[in-house]
Amino acid sequence: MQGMIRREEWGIGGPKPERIRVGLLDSTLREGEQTPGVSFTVEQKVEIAKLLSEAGVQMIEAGHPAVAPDVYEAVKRIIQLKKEGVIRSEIVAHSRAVKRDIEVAAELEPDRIAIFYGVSDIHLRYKHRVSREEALSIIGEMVEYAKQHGVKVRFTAEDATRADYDYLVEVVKTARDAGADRVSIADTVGIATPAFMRRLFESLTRDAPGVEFDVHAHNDLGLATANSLAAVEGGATIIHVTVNGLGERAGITPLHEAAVALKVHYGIEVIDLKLIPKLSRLVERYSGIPVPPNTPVVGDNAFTHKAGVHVAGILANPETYEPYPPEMVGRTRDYVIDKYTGKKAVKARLEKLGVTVTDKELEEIVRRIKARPDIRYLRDEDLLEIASEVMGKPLALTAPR
Ligand code: AKG
Repeated sequence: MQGMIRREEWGIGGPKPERIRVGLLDSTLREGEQTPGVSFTVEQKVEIAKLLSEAGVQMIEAGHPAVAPDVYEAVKRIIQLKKEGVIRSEIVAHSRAVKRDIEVAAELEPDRIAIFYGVSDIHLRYKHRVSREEALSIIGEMVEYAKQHGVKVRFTAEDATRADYDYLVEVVKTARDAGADRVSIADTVGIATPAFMRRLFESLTRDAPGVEFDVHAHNDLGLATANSLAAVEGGATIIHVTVNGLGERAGITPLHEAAVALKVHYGIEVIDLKLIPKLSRLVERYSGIPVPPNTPVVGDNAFTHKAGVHVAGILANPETYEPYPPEMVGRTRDYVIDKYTGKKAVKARLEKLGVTVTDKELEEIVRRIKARPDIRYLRDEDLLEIASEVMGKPLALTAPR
Protein backbone atom coordinates (compact mmCIF):
# COMPACT_ATOMS: atom_id res chain seq x y z
CA MET A 1 0.00 0.00 0.00
CA GLN A 2 1.40 3.38 -0.98
CA GLY A 3 2.55 5.56 1.88
CA MET A 4 2.24 2.81 4.43
CA ILE A 5 4.87 2.72 7.13
CA ARG A 6 6.39 -0.72 7.38
CA ARG A 7 7.05 -1.95 10.89
CA GLU A 8 10.54 -3.24 10.17
CA GLU A 9 11.63 0.13 8.75
CA TRP A 10 11.04 1.59 12.19
CA GLY A 11 13.19 -0.97 13.94
CA ILE A 12 10.33 -2.51 15.95
CA GLY A 13 11.36 -6.14 16.04
CA GLY A 14 12.76 -5.72 12.53
CA PRO A 15 16.31 -6.07 11.23
CA LYS A 16 18.88 -4.88 13.72
CA PRO A 17 20.96 -1.87 12.73
CA GLU A 18 24.44 -3.34 12.15
CA ARG A 19 26.34 -0.19 12.98
CA ILE A 20 25.10 0.10 16.56
CA ARG A 21 27.85 -0.41 19.11
CA VAL A 22 26.92 0.52 22.63
CA GLY A 23 27.62 0.02 26.34
CA LEU A 24 26.32 1.43 29.61
CA LEU A 25 27.91 3.75 32.12
CA ASP A 26 26.10 3.49 35.42
CA SER A 27 26.09 6.68 37.47
CA THR A 28 23.91 5.55 40.41
CA LEU A 29 26.77 6.31 42.80
CA ARG A 30 27.35 9.83 41.41
CA GLU A 31 24.27 11.21 39.60
CA GLY A 32 22.02 8.84 41.57
CA GLU A 33 23.32 10.15 44.88
CA GLN A 34 22.36 13.64 43.70
CA THR A 35 18.70 12.58 44.14
CA PRO A 36 17.15 14.70 46.90
CA GLY A 37 17.11 12.67 50.13
CA VAL A 38 19.65 10.06 49.00
CA SER A 39 22.98 9.43 50.73
CA PHE A 40 24.47 5.96 50.36
CA THR A 41 26.95 4.65 52.91
CA VAL A 42 30.39 3.55 51.72
CA GLU A 43 29.42 -0.09 52.28
CA GLN A 44 26.22 0.31 50.31
CA LYS A 45 28.15 1.88 47.42
CA VAL A 46 30.62 -0.99 47.40
CA GLU A 47 27.77 -3.52 47.31
CA ILE A 48 26.01 -1.67 44.47
CA ALA A 49 29.27 -1.38 42.50
CA LYS A 50 29.94 -5.12 42.87
CA LEU A 51 26.49 -5.99 41.59
CA LEU A 52 26.80 -3.55 38.68
CA SER A 53 30.09 -5.19 37.76
CA GLU A 54 28.57 -8.66 38.08
CA ALA A 55 25.79 -7.56 35.73
CA GLY A 56 28.48 -6.54 33.23
CA VAL A 57 28.05 -2.76 33.22
CA GLN A 58 30.94 -1.39 31.11
CA MET A 59 31.66 1.70 33.20
CA ILE A 60 30.82 2.74 36.75
CA GLU A 61 30.91 6.43 37.62
CA ALA A 62 31.85 5.88 41.25
CA GLY A 63 31.55 9.45 42.50
CA HIS A 64 33.07 12.91 42.65
CA PRO A 65 35.88 12.43 45.21
CA ALA A 66 36.30 16.14 46.02
CA VAL A 67 32.65 16.48 47.15
CA ALA A 68 32.91 14.93 50.65
CA PRO A 69 35.14 12.57 52.67
CA ASP A 70 32.72 9.64 52.43
CA VAL A 71 32.45 10.03 48.66
CA TYR A 72 36.26 10.01 48.47
CA GLU A 73 36.38 6.87 50.63
CA ALA A 74 33.79 5.05 48.51
CA VAL A 75 35.59 5.83 45.24
CA LYS A 76 38.84 4.68 46.86
CA ARG A 77 37.32 1.37 48.00
CA ILE A 78 35.75 0.70 44.60
CA ILE A 79 39.04 1.43 42.79
CA GLN A 80 40.82 -0.92 45.20
CA LEU A 81 38.32 -3.67 44.35
CA LYS A 82 38.97 -3.01 40.66
CA LYS A 83 42.71 -3.41 41.25
CA GLU A 84 42.07 -6.69 43.09
CA GLY A 85 40.00 -7.96 40.15
CA VAL A 86 36.77 -8.15 42.19
CA ILE A 87 35.18 -5.42 40.06
CA ARG A 88 35.74 -5.55 36.30
CA SER A 89 33.97 -2.42 35.04
CA GLU A 90 35.97 0.68 34.10
CA ILE A 91 35.91 3.04 37.09
CA VAL A 92 35.28 6.71 36.40
CA ALA A 93 35.83 9.53 38.91
CA HIS A 94 33.90 12.76 38.33
CA SER A 95 35.57 16.16 38.62
CA ARG A 96 34.91 19.83 38.06
CA ALA A 97 37.26 21.56 35.65
CA VAL A 98 39.48 22.75 38.49
CA LYS A 99 42.99 21.56 39.31
CA ARG A 100 42.26 20.67 42.92
CA ASP A 101 39.32 18.37 41.99
CA ILE A 102 41.42 16.70 39.31
CA GLU A 103 44.31 16.14 41.75
CA VAL A 104 41.99 14.63 44.38
CA ALA A 105 40.47 12.31 41.78
CA ALA A 106 43.85 11.41 40.27
CA GLU A 107 45.44 10.40 43.58
CA LEU A 108 42.91 7.54 43.74
CA GLU A 109 44.14 6.24 40.36
CA PRO A 110 40.78 5.67 38.66
CA ASP A 111 40.71 4.28 35.12
CA ARG A 112 39.26 7.56 33.94
CA ILE A 113 38.55 11.09 35.13
CA ALA A 114 35.44 12.80 33.80
CA ILE A 115 35.69 16.58 33.77
CA PHE A 116 32.53 18.61 33.25
CA TYR A 117 32.03 22.20 32.19
CA GLY A 118 28.84 24.00 31.12
CA VAL A 119 29.07 25.03 27.47
CA SER A 120 25.73 26.69 26.70
CA ASP A 121 25.67 30.48 26.71
CA ILE A 122 23.37 30.31 29.75
CA HIS A 123 25.98 28.36 31.71
CA LEU A 124 28.90 30.41 30.42
CA ARG A 125 27.24 33.71 31.29
CA TYR A 126 25.46 32.96 34.58
CA LYS A 127 27.42 30.09 36.10
CA HIS A 128 31.00 30.33 34.89
CA ARG A 129 30.97 34.05 33.99
CA VAL A 130 33.47 33.53 31.18
CA SER A 131 33.47 34.13 27.42
CA ARG A 132 33.28 31.25 24.94
CA GLU A 133 37.00 31.69 24.19
CA GLU A 134 37.96 31.65 27.87
CA ALA A 135 35.90 28.48 28.35
CA LEU A 136 37.73 26.75 25.49
CA SER A 137 41.09 27.50 27.06
CA ILE A 138 39.91 26.26 30.49
CA ILE A 139 38.59 23.03 28.94
CA GLY A 140 41.80 22.42 26.98
CA GLU A 141 44.01 23.19 29.97
CA MET A 142 42.05 21.00 32.42
CA VAL A 143 41.80 18.00 30.09
CA GLU A 144 45.53 18.24 29.46
CA TYR A 145 46.19 18.55 33.19
CA ALA A 146 44.16 15.41 33.92
CA LYS A 147 45.94 13.51 31.12
CA GLN A 148 49.28 14.36 32.73
CA HIS A 149 48.19 12.20 35.66
CA GLY A 150 48.24 9.10 33.46
CA VAL A 151 44.49 8.43 33.31
CA LYS A 152 41.96 8.25 30.50
CA VAL A 153 39.87 11.39 30.28
CA ARG A 154 36.27 12.02 29.36
CA PHE A 155 35.17 15.57 28.88
CA THR A 156 31.51 16.33 29.64
CA ALA A 157 29.93 19.15 27.70
CA GLU A 158 27.32 20.08 30.29
CA ASP A 159 24.11 21.59 28.88
CA ALA A 160 25.38 20.65 25.41
CA THR A 161 21.88 20.42 23.95
CA ARG A 162 21.30 24.14 24.58
CA ALA A 163 24.75 25.16 23.32
CA ASP A 164 25.38 26.79 19.95
CA TYR A 165 26.16 23.88 17.60
CA ASP A 166 29.29 25.35 15.97
CA TYR A 167 30.65 26.25 19.37
CA LEU A 168 29.89 22.73 20.65
CA VAL A 169 31.98 21.32 17.79
CA GLU A 170 34.85 23.60 18.84
CA VAL A 171 34.45 22.39 22.44
CA VAL A 172 34.60 18.73 21.39
CA LYS A 173 37.66 19.31 19.21
CA THR A 174 39.40 21.23 22.00
CA ALA A 175 38.78 18.41 24.48
CA ARG A 176 39.83 15.80 21.92
CA ASP A 177 43.02 17.63 20.98
CA ALA A 178 43.89 18.02 24.66
CA GLY A 179 43.67 14.24 25.13
CA ALA A 180 40.05 13.28 25.87
CA ASP A 181 39.15 10.06 24.07
CA ARG A 182 35.49 10.36 25.10
CA VAL A 183 33.11 13.32 25.22
CA SER A 184 29.80 13.17 27.05
CA ILE A 185 27.01 15.16 25.50
CA ALA A 186 24.70 16.10 28.34
CA ASP A 187 21.06 16.98 27.91
CA THR A 188 21.31 18.57 31.33
CA VAL A 189 17.77 19.93 31.57
CA GLY A 190 16.12 17.13 29.58
CA ILE A 191 14.99 19.47 26.84
CA ALA A 192 15.95 17.46 23.73
CA THR A 193 13.67 15.40 21.51
CA PRO A 194 14.67 12.07 19.94
CA ALA A 195 14.78 13.54 16.41
CA PHE A 196 17.07 16.34 17.61
CA MET A 197 19.33 13.93 19.50
CA ARG A 198 19.79 11.61 16.56
CA ARG A 199 20.71 14.52 14.31
CA LEU A 200 22.99 16.06 16.92
CA PHE A 201 25.05 12.88 17.31
CA GLU A 202 25.13 12.20 13.57
CA SER A 203 26.43 15.73 13.07
CA LEU A 204 28.98 15.59 15.89
CA THR A 205 30.44 12.24 14.81
CA ARG A 206 30.83 13.75 11.32
CA ASP A 207 32.11 17.20 12.34
CA ALA A 208 34.33 16.19 15.28
CA PRO A 209 35.80 12.77 14.40
CA GLY A 210 38.40 10.92 16.43
CA VAL A 211 36.47 10.82 19.68
CA GLU A 212 33.80 8.53 21.13
CA PHE A 213 30.57 10.00 22.48
CA ASP A 214 28.55 9.32 25.63
CA VAL A 215 24.96 10.46 26.03
CA HIS A 216 23.77 11.75 29.40
CA ALA A 217 20.03 12.39 29.18
CA HIS A 218 17.90 13.89 31.92
CA ASN A 219 14.28 12.86 32.25
CA ASP A 220 12.51 16.18 32.89
CA LEU A 221 10.07 15.55 30.04
CA GLY A 222 10.06 11.76 30.33
CA LEU A 223 12.17 11.46 27.16
CA ALA A 224 15.49 10.31 28.60
CA THR A 225 15.38 6.74 27.30
CA ALA A 226 14.00 7.72 23.90
CA ASN A 227 16.66 10.44 23.63
CA SER A 228 19.42 8.02 24.63
CA LEU A 229 18.36 5.46 22.01
CA ALA A 230 18.18 8.20 19.38
CA ALA A 231 21.69 9.33 20.37
CA VAL A 232 22.92 5.75 19.93
CA GLU A 233 21.32 5.59 16.49
CA GLY A 234 23.20 8.82 15.76
CA GLY A 235 26.55 7.40 16.87
CA ALA A 236 26.84 7.58 20.68
CA THR A 237 28.57 4.50 22.08
CA ILE A 238 27.89 4.83 25.81
CA ILE A 239 24.55 5.58 27.50
CA HIS A 240 24.63 7.03 31.00
CA VAL A 241 22.07 5.36 33.25
CA THR A 242 21.21 5.02 36.91
CA VAL A 243 19.44 2.18 38.67
CA ASN A 244 15.73 3.08 38.98
CA GLY A 245 16.46 6.30 37.04
CA LEU A 246 17.73 8.19 40.09
CA GLY A 247 19.36 11.59 39.68
CA GLU A 248 18.86 15.34 39.94
CA ARG A 249 15.15 16.38 39.71
CA ALA A 250 13.38 13.73 37.56
CA GLY A 251 16.59 11.73 37.19
CA ILE A 252 18.28 10.31 34.10
CA THR A 253 17.80 7.31 31.79
CA PRO A 254 16.87 4.31 33.95
CA LEU A 255 19.21 1.34 33.55
CA HIS A 256 16.26 -1.05 33.28
CA GLU A 257 14.70 0.87 30.39
CA ALA A 258 17.89 1.36 28.39
CA ALA A 259 19.15 -2.20 28.81
CA VAL A 260 15.84 -3.84 27.90
CA ALA A 261 15.09 -1.45 25.02
CA LEU A 262 18.54 -2.16 23.53
CA LYS A 263 17.75 -5.87 23.66
CA VAL A 264 14.18 -5.60 22.32
CA HIS A 265 14.87 -3.12 19.53
CA TYR A 266 18.44 -3.90 18.46
CA GLY A 267 19.09 -7.38 19.82
CA ILE A 268 21.99 -6.06 21.90
CA GLU A 269 22.41 -7.48 25.40
CA VAL A 270 24.61 -4.91 27.12
CA ILE A 271 24.31 -6.46 30.59
CA ASP A 272 22.92 -9.58 32.26
CA LEU A 273 19.24 -8.62 32.09
CA LYS A 274 18.26 -11.14 34.74
CA LEU A 275 20.15 -9.14 37.39
CA ILE A 276 18.11 -5.99 36.77
CA PRO A 277 15.36 -6.73 39.38
CA LYS A 278 18.01 -7.46 42.02
CA LEU A 279 19.81 -4.20 41.24
CA SER A 280 16.53 -2.32 41.38
CA ARG A 281 15.53 -3.77 44.75
CA LEU A 282 18.97 -3.16 46.23
CA VAL A 283 19.00 0.49 45.17
CA GLU A 284 15.36 0.96 46.20
CA ARG A 285 16.30 -0.24 49.70
CA TYR A 286 19.49 1.77 50.03
CA SER A 287 18.17 4.96 48.44
CA GLY A 288 14.81 4.92 50.23
CA ILE A 289 13.18 5.97 46.94
CA PRO A 290 10.28 3.58 46.23
CA VAL A 291 9.79 2.12 42.77
CA PRO A 292 6.19 2.88 41.64
CA PRO A 293 4.23 -0.29 40.73
CA ASN A 294 3.72 0.79 37.12
CA THR A 295 7.47 1.19 36.46
CA PRO A 296 8.53 -0.67 33.28
CA VAL A 297 10.57 -3.86 33.78
CA VAL A 298 11.00 -3.62 37.57
CA GLY A 299 7.63 -2.38 38.90
CA ASP A 300 5.28 -4.78 40.68
CA ASN A 301 2.72 -4.43 37.87
CA ALA A 302 5.13 -4.64 34.93
CA PHE A 303 4.00 -8.19 34.08
CA THR A 304 0.62 -8.29 35.84
CA HIS A 305 -2.50 -8.38 33.68
CA LYS A 306 -6.03 -7.49 34.68
CA ALA A 307 -8.89 -7.08 32.17
CA GLY A 308 -10.69 -10.27 31.14
CA VAL A 309 -9.79 -9.75 27.47
CA HIS A 310 -6.12 -9.29 28.33
CA VAL A 311 -5.92 -12.31 30.62
CA ALA A 312 -7.74 -14.51 28.10
CA GLY A 313 -5.18 -13.40 25.51
CA ILE A 314 -2.26 -14.06 27.83
CA LEU A 315 -3.56 -17.52 28.70
CA ALA A 316 -3.82 -18.34 24.98
CA ASN A 317 -0.43 -16.80 24.08
CA PRO A 318 1.49 -14.30 26.26
CA GLU A 319 2.69 -12.45 23.16
CA THR A 320 -0.81 -10.98 22.80
CA TYR A 321 -0.15 -8.49 25.59
CA GLU A 322 3.58 -8.65 26.30
CA PRO A 323 6.37 -7.05 24.24
CA TYR A 324 8.91 -9.54 25.63
CA PRO A 325 8.68 -12.45 28.09
CA PRO A 326 9.15 -11.57 31.79
CA GLU A 327 11.65 -14.45 32.09
CA MET A 328 14.03 -12.38 29.94
CA VAL A 329 14.51 -10.10 32.95
CA GLY A 330 14.19 -12.78 35.59
CA ARG A 331 10.54 -12.13 36.39
CA THR A 332 7.24 -14.00 36.05
CA ARG A 333 3.82 -12.99 34.76
CA ASP A 334 0.72 -12.79 36.88
CA TYR A 335 -2.87 -11.59 36.63
CA VAL A 336 -5.20 -10.10 39.18
CA ILE A 337 -8.81 -11.00 39.81
CA ASP A 338 -11.39 -8.26 40.35
CA LYS A 339 -14.52 -6.87 38.68
CA TYR A 340 -12.67 -6.65 35.30
CA THR A 341 -11.95 -10.37 35.30
CA GLY A 342 -13.45 -12.77 32.79
CA LYS A 343 -14.37 -16.45 33.05
CA LYS A 344 -11.15 -17.77 31.50
CA ALA A 345 -9.00 -16.06 34.10
CA VAL A 346 -11.11 -17.25 37.04
CA LYS A 347 -11.25 -20.82 35.70
CA ALA A 348 -7.48 -20.91 35.17
CA ARG A 349 -6.81 -19.49 38.64
CA LEU A 350 -9.16 -21.98 40.30
CA GLU A 351 -7.54 -24.85 38.40
CA LYS A 352 -4.18 -23.65 39.64
CA LEU A 353 -5.63 -23.82 43.15
CA GLY A 354 -6.79 -27.39 42.50
CA VAL A 355 -10.50 -26.55 42.07
CA THR A 356 -12.52 -27.69 39.06
CA VAL A 357 -15.85 -25.93 38.47
CA THR A 358 -18.79 -26.49 36.16
CA ASP A 359 -19.72 -23.80 33.62
CA LYS A 360 -22.72 -22.84 35.73
CA GLU A 361 -20.66 -22.52 38.91
CA LEU A 362 -18.06 -20.49 37.05
CA GLU A 363 -20.68 -18.09 35.77
CA GLU A 364 -22.01 -17.54 39.28
CA ILE A 365 -18.53 -17.07 40.76
CA VAL A 366 -17.72 -14.43 38.13
CA ARG A 367 -21.09 -12.74 38.72
CA ARG A 368 -20.34 -12.49 42.44
CA ILE A 369 -16.84 -11.11 41.80
CA LYS A 370 -18.24 -8.44 39.48
CA ALA A 371 -20.81 -7.49 42.12
CA ARG A 372 -17.97 -6.52 44.51
CA PRO A 373 -16.32 -3.36 43.06
CA ASP A 374 -15.07 -2.57 46.57
CA ILE A 375 -12.55 -5.45 46.32
CA ARG A 376 -9.53 -4.13 44.46
CA TYR A 377 -7.40 -7.28 44.67
CA LEU A 378 -9.14 -10.57 45.20
CA ARG A 379 -6.69 -12.80 47.03
CA ASP A 380 -6.73 -16.57 46.45
CA GLU A 381 -8.33 -17.02 49.87
CA ASP A 382 -11.15 -14.62 48.85
CA LEU A 383 -11.66 -16.42 45.56
CA LEU A 384 -11.87 -19.77 47.33
CA GLU A 385 -14.37 -18.36 49.78
CA ILE A 386 -16.67 -17.25 46.95
CA ALA A 387 -16.20 -20.56 45.11
CA SER A 388 -16.93 -22.45 48.29
CA GLU A 389 -20.20 -20.53 48.79
CA VAL A 390 -21.24 -21.17 45.19
CA MET A 391 -20.26 -24.84 45.21
CA GLY A 392 -21.69 -25.46 48.68
CA LYS A 393 -18.58 -27.20 49.99
CA PRO A 394 -15.52 -26.14 51.95
CA LEU A 395 -12.40 -25.27 49.94
CA ALA A 396 -9.00 -24.60 51.42
CA LEU A 397 -5.82 -23.11 49.98
CA THR A 398 -3.68 -26.16 49.24
CA ALA A 399 -1.76 -25.80 45.97
CA PRO A 400 0.75 -22.97 45.64
CA ARG A 401 -0.18 -20.33 43.04
C1 AKG B 1 24.69 16.81 33.63
O1 AKG B 1 25.01 17.59 32.75
O2 AKG B 1 23.51 16.65 33.96
C2 AKG B 1 25.71 16.04 34.34
O3 AKG B 1 25.42 15.44 35.36
C3 AKG B 1 27.04 15.85 33.77
C4 AKG B 1 27.02 14.56 33.09
C5 AKG B 1 28.30 13.98 32.69
O4 AKG B 1 29.34 14.15 33.33
O5 AKG B 1 28.27 13.30 31.66
